[in-house]
Amino acid sequence: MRSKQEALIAIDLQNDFCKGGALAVPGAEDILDRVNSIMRTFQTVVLTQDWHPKNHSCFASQYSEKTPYTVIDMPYGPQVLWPDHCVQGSRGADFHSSVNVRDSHLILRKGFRKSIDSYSAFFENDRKTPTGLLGFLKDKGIHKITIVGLALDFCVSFSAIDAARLNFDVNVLKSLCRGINLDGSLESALSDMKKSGVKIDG
Ligand code: VGL
Ligand code: ZN
Repeated sequence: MRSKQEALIAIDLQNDFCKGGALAVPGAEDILDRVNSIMRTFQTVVLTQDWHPKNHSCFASQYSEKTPYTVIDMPYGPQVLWPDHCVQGSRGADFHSSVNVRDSHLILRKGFRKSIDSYSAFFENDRKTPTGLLGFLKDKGIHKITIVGLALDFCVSFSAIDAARLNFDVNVLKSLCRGINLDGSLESALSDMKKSGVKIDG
């Protein structure tokens, strides 16, 4: 068992990011058994759940002339437009059936406000609006965070960089993550994480 001061954050292990889902991340299903195993070694486990209203402003379907994966300017900065995914209450938004949800202690939903996306588990995409996760971890005296999940180049890296900025000791287990890789996003996520002081293992 790891120390009480460590937490595992498993990002967005949901049907829509797995095979057959609306925004499937290649190889996503391959990490789930090992994520279950590592979950059991932590005394604090947080699962995040991407949780969008059906008309969310990050969906390309909301614009008459936009296709998925184009980037638009939002008041809070550039935003990738995605296929409709993780719609609140849909099967796609459910955790994959292989995930041992019962071994988690907090399920943190994010991306539920129509006008702003939230990649990071700590802040929405304006990088300012808190999700509440920081308070939860602080109350438990957590100093060290291990991050796994989907997608390495979006929600995992944004969460890891925010955690480092908040002075946590942050480890991303790369072999327990899978990425989307849009226009080199995987390479830039890895280098941005390193620059921010995130440790990248395995
Ligand atoms: C994610 C794109 C859109 C992720 C979520 O979990 O990385 N990516 N919504
Ligand atoms: Zn999303």
